[in-house]
Amino acid sequence: MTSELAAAAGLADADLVAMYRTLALARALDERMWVLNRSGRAPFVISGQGHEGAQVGIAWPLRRDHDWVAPFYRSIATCLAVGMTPRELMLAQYAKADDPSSGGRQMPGHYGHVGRHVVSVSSPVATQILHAVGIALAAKIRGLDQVAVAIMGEGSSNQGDVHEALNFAGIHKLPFVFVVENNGYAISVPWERELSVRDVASRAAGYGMPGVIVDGTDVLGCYRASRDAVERARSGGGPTLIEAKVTRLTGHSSDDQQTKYRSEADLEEGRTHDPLPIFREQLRVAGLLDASIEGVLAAEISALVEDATAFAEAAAEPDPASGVDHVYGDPAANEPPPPWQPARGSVADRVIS
Ligand SMILES: Cc1ncc(C[n+]2csc(CCOP(=O)(O)OP(=O)(O)O)c2C)c(N)n1
Ligand SMILES: [Mg+2]
Repeated sequence: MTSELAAAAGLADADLVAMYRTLALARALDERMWVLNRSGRAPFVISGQGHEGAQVGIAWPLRRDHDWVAPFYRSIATCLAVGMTPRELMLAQYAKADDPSSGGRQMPGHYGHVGRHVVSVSSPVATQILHAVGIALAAKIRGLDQVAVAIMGEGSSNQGDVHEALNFAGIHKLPFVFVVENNGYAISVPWERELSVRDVASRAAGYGMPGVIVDGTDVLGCYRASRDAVERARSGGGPTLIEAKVTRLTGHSSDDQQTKYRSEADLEEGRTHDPLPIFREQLRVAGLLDASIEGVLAAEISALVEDATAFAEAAAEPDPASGVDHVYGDPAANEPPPPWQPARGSVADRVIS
C-alpha cells in the first residue's frame, strides 16, 4: 500500500526513499569536498548544503537525458538527480582529464554533462538563462517535446540577461522553467540590498508567466510545483518562474567566512531550515524510513563517497598540451571559417505561434 505522503504527491513510496537518498548523497559528497579542500586536496569548494531539498524536488519531474538543465555552482543535488554520478562530480572537483564537465578546464563546482543534458556552468552568473531559453526555442522549433530549466540564485536573477530571457520566453511561450534558489544572500550581501521586492516570484507577472514560491524544506511541495511547471511547459502552456526559499548552510564558498557578516542568531535560524533532517523526519513519520533502512542507506552512501574520492584521486591529470583544445581552430590547417549560410525558410514563422 502506498503511504498517504507519497499518494498526495502522486509518487510511489520507493520514489520518496530514492529522493531522500539523493539528498543525503549530495550532502555527503558536499561534506567530503570540504574535507578535501581543508586538507589541501581540492583548491575550491562551492556548496549546495541547504539547497538540496529544492534541488531534488525540482529536478525529479524532468525526463532524464531528454530535458535540459542549465545549472549553477550549487547544483550538486540537481546533477545527481538527473543522473550524474558521484565519480563524475568528484572528477570535476579534482579537475581530472576524464571530468565530463570540462576535462578539468573549469573551476571545481562548474558541473556539466553532455549525455545527461546538463549545460556546463558559466562563471559569469545568469548567462545560463540565455543558453536555456535558446535550447527551449530550439526544442520548440524542432518539435522535440523537451523542457529546458535554468537555475540560479536570487542575486544572479538581477542580471540583465534574466530580463531579456524571461521576456523572450514569455512572448514565445517557450518550454522553459526558471528556478531561483533564494538563500537570502549574494555572497555577503543580504537580500534587502539585492532585491527591490521581497519575492523574486512577483517579477514573473511582468513577463506574463506564473511565479510560484515554494519552501525549500518541503521537498514534495517543490516536486509538485516543478511537475506542474514542467507539464505546462511541455504542453505548450509556456514558461514558469519557481522561487524556492532555501538556506545557505555554509559560507559562500571555501574562500568565504560567513561569521564575518552574519550574526549567530541568523546562522542559527538558517540551520532550522536544513531540508535533510526535515525530509528524513517526514519519511519516518510516514513509515518509509526507520533505523534499519537508514543504516543501509548510510553505509551505501559512505561507500559511494569513498569510491568517488579514491577514483578521482587516482584518475589521470589533464595533458597540459590539451589546454587550448576547443578554443582555437587548427592553425596548421589555415582554413577560412565556413561561409555563413542563410536560414532555410522563416524560423520566425515557425516560432511565433
Ligand atoms: C556577472 C558576475 N558578476 C559577479 C560574479 C561574482 N559572483 C559569484 S557568485 C555571486 C553571488 C551570487 O549570489 P546568488 O545569485 O544569490 O547565488 P548564491 O551564491 O547565493 O547561491 C557573485 C556576485 C560573477 N560570478 N558573475
Ligand atoms: Mg543567494
